[in-house]
Amino acid sequence: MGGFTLFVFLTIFYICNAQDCVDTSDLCSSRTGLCDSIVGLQKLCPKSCGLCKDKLYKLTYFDLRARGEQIRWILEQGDANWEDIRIKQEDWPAIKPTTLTGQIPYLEVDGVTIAQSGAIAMYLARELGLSGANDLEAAEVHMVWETVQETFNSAGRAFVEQDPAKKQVKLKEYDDVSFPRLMKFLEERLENGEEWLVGKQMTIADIVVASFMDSQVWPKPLADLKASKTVSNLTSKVTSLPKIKQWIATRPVTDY
Ligand SMILES: N[C@@H](CCC(=O)N[C@@H](CS)C(=O)NCC(=O)O)C(=O)O
Repeated sequence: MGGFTLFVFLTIFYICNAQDCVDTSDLCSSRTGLCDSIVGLQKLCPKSCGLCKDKLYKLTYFDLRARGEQIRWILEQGDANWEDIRIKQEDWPAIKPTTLTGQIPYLEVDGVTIAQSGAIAMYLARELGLSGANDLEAAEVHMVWETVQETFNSAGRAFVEQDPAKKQVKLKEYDDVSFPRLMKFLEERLENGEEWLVGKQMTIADIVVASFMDSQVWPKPLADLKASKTVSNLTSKVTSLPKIKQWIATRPVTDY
C-alpha cells in the first residue's frame, strides 16, 4: 500500500471510529462535509462518520403509523438519535396554526423545521447514508418514494371520504388503478432477482415500500398485499432487519 493510500485509509479509519462526539452543529456539518467529499465514505461510516452521534432529530406526527411510520423506520435503520413526538387528535386544532404548513409530519433538526414527508425522507436518506450510491440512484430512490406516495394518497382519499357513493368510486380507483400500478412498477424493478429496489444496497426506497406494505392493511386485505412474491419478499427482508424488527416489536400499537 502506498504512503498516500495508507494515510487516506488511516484518516478514514480514524474518522469512522472517533468516539468523541462533538455536538457543536457547525463542526458536525463541516465534518459531515469532509466525509461527503471523500468518495464512498458515507457508505463506510454513515451517520455523519460517527462524529455527530448526538445530533437530535425530533419527528412530530399523530399517534398513528400512516404517513409518519416510514420516517420512523428510516431513523431507526439509520441508527439516528431521535425523538418520537406524537400529537393527540384532540390537541391538533390548537397546534395546527403554529406549524409551517398546517400539516404533519415535520422534523426539527439543528434549529430548523422541515415539513413535507418527501423532503424529510430525502434529507434523512442523505444524512444517514440510505440514499443510494450516487445522485442518479438518489433520483431513482426519490422516484420510488413518489410512486408509493401516490398510492398512499389514493388510499387516503378513499379513507377520508364520507359520502358512501363517492367512497366507492375512490376505492375503485385505488383497486383498479393506483394499487396495480404500484405493484407492476415494483415487480418490474425486482424481476431479475434484484436484491434491492435501487442499486446494490438497501435504500429508503426499500424502507418506504416495506413500511407501506406493513401498514397498509386498509383498504387491501393482507392477502392481496402478499400476492406479489417479490414485493412480499422484499418487505420481509426489510422487516427482518434487526433495528426495524426491534422497532416493530416495541412501537406504540395503533389502529393504522
Ligand atoms: N404533502 C404532505 C401531506 C401531509 C398531510 O396530509 N398530513 C396530514 C396527516 S397524514 C395532516 O396534517 N392532517 C391534518 C390537517 O391537515 O389538518 C406530506 O407529505 O407531508
